[in-house]
Amino acid sequence: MPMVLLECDKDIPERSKHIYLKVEGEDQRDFLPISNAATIPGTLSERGCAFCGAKLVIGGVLKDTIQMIHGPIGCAYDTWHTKRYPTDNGHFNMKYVWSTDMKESHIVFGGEKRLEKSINEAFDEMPDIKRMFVYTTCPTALIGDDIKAVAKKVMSERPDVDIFCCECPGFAGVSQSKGHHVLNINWINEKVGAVEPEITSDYTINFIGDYNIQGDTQLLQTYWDRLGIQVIAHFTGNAAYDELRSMHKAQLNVVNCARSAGYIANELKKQYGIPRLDIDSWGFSYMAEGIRKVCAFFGIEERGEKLIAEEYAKWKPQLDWYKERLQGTKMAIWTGGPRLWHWTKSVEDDLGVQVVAMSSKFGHQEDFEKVIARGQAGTYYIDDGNELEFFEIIDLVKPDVIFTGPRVGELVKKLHIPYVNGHAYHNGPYMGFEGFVNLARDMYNAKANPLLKLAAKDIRGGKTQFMEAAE
Ligand code: CFM
Repeated sequence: MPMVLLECDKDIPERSKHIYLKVEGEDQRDFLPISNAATIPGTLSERGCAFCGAKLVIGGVLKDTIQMIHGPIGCAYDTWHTKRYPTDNGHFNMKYVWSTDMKESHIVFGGEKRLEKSINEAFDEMPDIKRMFVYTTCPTALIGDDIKAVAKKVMSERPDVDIFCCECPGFAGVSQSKGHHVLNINWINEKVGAVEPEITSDYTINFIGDYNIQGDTQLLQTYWDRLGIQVIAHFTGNAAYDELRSMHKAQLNVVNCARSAGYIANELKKQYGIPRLDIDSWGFSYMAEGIRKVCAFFGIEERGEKLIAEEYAKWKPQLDWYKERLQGTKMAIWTGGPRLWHWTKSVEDDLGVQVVAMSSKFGHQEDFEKVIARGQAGTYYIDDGNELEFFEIIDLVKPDVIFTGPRVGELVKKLHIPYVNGHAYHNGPYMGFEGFVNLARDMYNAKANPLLKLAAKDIRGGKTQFMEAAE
């Protein structure tokens, strides 16, 4: 029976339905872990909230848009500055965040006036910025503030501005995944179709589900430029608000993160008939396959082959240098969901690395289908894992390196296991050919760095080799 009850879960045996150990010869369809379900009482989830999924992951990436968070100040602070998605607008999005800073009296008497004042103040302070996202949060949704009515009033008084309202309070779903969904659907229904883009190529795409983490979007943009493909909109890496209002004019939707943005690709197909093509942008083999698929769609295969050959000539020797040294490394991935299936096979094929444990905060059934199909036997697959489970799994699989976020990363560092930031990266970009060399370098540096081992040394009553050398 490949569903696993860990020792630390003996008082919450329901957790066994969320932890799967892949076994050779089993029919995996019988054993998918339960996912996208409410966290079980008694387990301390690492999930984010639905508002966070909308603001931190998708909306907050835009380069020319004020992010107005209608709620207490903490909702703004906790969804700001933990991710690195630079822009060519002076990193505007990473510098600022706005909050209506709700206090008890606004909860009691209503916060609409305060929101209107805050919106006007923000536009007055930032005269070059004419676009805004307004988000509800748990308290403002509960008291029923009508943020759309306020936005409408401001837009009628300021005809040069445009405001998008995202009504997705933290409690709207079981995790941040719900926020992705709400933002996708509201955006297509309210904003797409409002702007006509200038078409400069016979080949046009939207590149969907890439948030320019440490320059991913900008690196891939160099490929699209060389292929002669015009990207109408990036959803939402380094993107401008109006770019995203013209998504209806692309011939093809190329999807990287299907979890956070598959919804808008599906709606663009339904409402505008634009086909959807899913690719993986991490890893040499996958990136090459993705470029081949896009080029085949447009009948420009030779351009794709030329680009792939050039990139391989430039970067493959560097990748192989790391591959030689990383061969056989055991890796764990504890992130949101999609990176599990994007990475497990690419690190195996391109670097000889074996992924021994994976935990997804908010993946859905389709994410587990993908990752289990691509992953190896003997690997643990966990939905909504908690810290105690992580510790126990570490004992079971003994990973050499863990790709996760800074919070869990701090914990594993205390166990003297190297960690690489699997969300915002250590030294990215990680997408594309050059990016995967960066990932390999960060993995190698983490593994080879002696500091973690030295930090574990008890030097009471003794001397380290460095102290001796210094004498
Ligand atoms: Fe998509 Fe993302 Fe991810 Fe994600 Fe995230 Fe992320 Fe992630 Mo952190 S959009 S689902 S909600 S690939 S922030 S850039 S790394 S958990 S696996």
